[in-house]
Amino acid sequence: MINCCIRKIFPEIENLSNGLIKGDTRSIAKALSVVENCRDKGELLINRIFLETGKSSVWGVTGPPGSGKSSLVDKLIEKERSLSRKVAVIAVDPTSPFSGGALLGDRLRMQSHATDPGVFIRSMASRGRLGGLSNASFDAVKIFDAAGFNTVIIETVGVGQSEIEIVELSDLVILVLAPGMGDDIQAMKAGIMEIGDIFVVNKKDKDGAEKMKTEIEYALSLKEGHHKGDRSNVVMTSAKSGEGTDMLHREICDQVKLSSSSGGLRERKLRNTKKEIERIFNMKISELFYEKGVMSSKIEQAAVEIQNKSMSPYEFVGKEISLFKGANK
Ligand SMILES: Nc1nc2c(ncn2[C@@H]2O[C@H](COP(=O)(O)OP(=O)(O)OP(=O)(O)O)[C@@H](O)[C@H]2O)c(=O)[nH]1
Ligand SMILES: [Mg+2]
Repeated sequence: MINCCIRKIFPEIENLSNGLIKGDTRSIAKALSVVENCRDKGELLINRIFLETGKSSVWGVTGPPGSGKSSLVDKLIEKERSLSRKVAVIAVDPTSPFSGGALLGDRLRMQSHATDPGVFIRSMASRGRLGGLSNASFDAVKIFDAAGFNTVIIETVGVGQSEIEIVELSDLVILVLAPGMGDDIQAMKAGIMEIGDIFVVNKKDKDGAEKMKTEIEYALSLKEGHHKGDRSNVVMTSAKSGEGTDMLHREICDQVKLSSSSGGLRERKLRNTKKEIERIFNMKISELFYEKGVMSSKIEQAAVEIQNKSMSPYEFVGKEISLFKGANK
């Protein structure tokens, strides 16, 4: 139904969709720009290609800055390509869209695949300074999926919001840590142990790697639901020399297989879809309220009144919601 309407109204979207579904590189690049820069068109595009999605294996790679995520992704691309699987990488830049620093680093690290038509690497800006994933990153996964990429890898720096959101976007999360980066485990233990499906101690060539592995295993053993004798999912690698990266790739594939057959993957996808609906709802609802910039000036005015104790913040928000409901009856 929806697709039929889009065809009539937006031949441009129709052409773009057809192109990307065929795997045409230029159409994919253009579609990514559309979801980044033009929300309305982006939504139509996603509606149009939606039936073609759901086939890719989506891996999240996260961890502190400089732990070796891009270097490892480079090795994972290599492994996937040796199995003739097409790979797309979304490197989410945590800094401002204008700084370009991290983008350059990530591109350089994965440069060896720049001319391979079976590999598509795209940097995307994060949402705001805390590094939450932008809407466009969620859409980009669908675009690569519809374009026939077997594997989509999303690299985010494990700071702030993106760390939690990466779980909502991927089938499995690989958490990359490295020794010599301060009290990482202690500082991040609580949050981080929840999000990782596979833990990597990268830079195993450096001092402290073994100790770090033991610490992670200990932290994992304290986790609820952990049974003595459970298989360890901590892998040691050196992305620089390539040591351990085969084992990491095997562990990823094993986990994907296991969660597919146990029904765990289906459950996770369902959970993630619910989160996605909530995210879109929240976005649309706040857009409705903030439309045309009227609300910003109202808030500015109300802040003064609230400071003067003329009303409470609840009273202000309650009044605005009543006004909104009245206007939409
Ligand atoms: N000694 C050693 N250095 C490594 C290893 N893996 C990566 N590095 C180096 O660590 C630095 C950071 O590597 P990246 O792959 O860019 O790390 P990243 O986690 O993607 O960094 P950001 O995206 O900036 O957060 C680079 O100088 C790499 O050469 C390793 O196994 N051993
Ligand atoms: Mg990187």
